[in-house]
Amino acid sequence: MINTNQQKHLQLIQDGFCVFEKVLDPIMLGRVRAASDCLLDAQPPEHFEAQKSTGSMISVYTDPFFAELVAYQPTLKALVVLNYPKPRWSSGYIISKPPQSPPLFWHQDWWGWNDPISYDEVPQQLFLMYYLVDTNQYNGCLRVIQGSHRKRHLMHDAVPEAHAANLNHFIDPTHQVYQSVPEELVVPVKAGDLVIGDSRLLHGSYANQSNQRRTVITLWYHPAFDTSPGCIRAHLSRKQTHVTEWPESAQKLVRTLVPTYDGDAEPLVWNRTPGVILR
Ligand SMILES: O=C(O)CCC(=O)C(=O)O
Repeated sequence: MINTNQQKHLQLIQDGFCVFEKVLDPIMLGRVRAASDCLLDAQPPEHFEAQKSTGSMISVYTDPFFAELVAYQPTLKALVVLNYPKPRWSSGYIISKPPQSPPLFWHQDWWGWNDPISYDEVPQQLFLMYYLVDTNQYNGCLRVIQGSHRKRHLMHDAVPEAHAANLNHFIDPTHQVYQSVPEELVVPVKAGDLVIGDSRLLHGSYANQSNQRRTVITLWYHPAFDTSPGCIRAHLSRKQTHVTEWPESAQKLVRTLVPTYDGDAEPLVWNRTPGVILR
């Protein structure tokens, strides 16, 4: 008989994602909403125009408040439940779909396909997504293709490179990367729930047909950093963390989560296109 925690771990490994309910308490949810809304309200219209399909793309490094979210204890406990007691964190974004905005194209986010470990069971990078409103198909909830983190799907060939600028501009709304596929799984959640997924998983979101903004905060963690190849650790510690941009007080909160590497390996070359050996 497997318990709920084991089930979640199994779901992450087999399906590529799992959901932890009510992770953000109401006070923290309110604070995250306030910080995000403040950044979103300060963006010029061109920002949303350039990110039409995604909605917005604002780095969490913009506001040191987000250090509190990165180091939020209930989240780190959820990672322990998944058997990842020593995660590291590299980056994150405020991704907000304005009212009446189009779907987010299908994509996967892993950038380390040049290293053979990318084809193993153990995820090298996880997305942790906090939706700040209740989501459903009407207001642009997440959709995923279960198992696509390890199994090839026709959408891998339709998306040349994840988050490519031309797809983001939503120039051709009839392109297949914005369309539903029969096997997609709808992932509606409540505000404050946490979706944890493998960065290799094909995912996207529905259009926001509502009159309210739909915001998600995506944070990127590295669950098996200590056993990751040196080239991945070198990449994360030299190219992806910008933690020194934060004031000392914020840096202190995330100190144990920052990727560090003092070996000789060269940083892995960025490659977002999965190889043919994806089964
Ligand atoms: O907007 C969403 O629902 C998903 C965001 C996303 O795909 C990502 O952060 O990679």
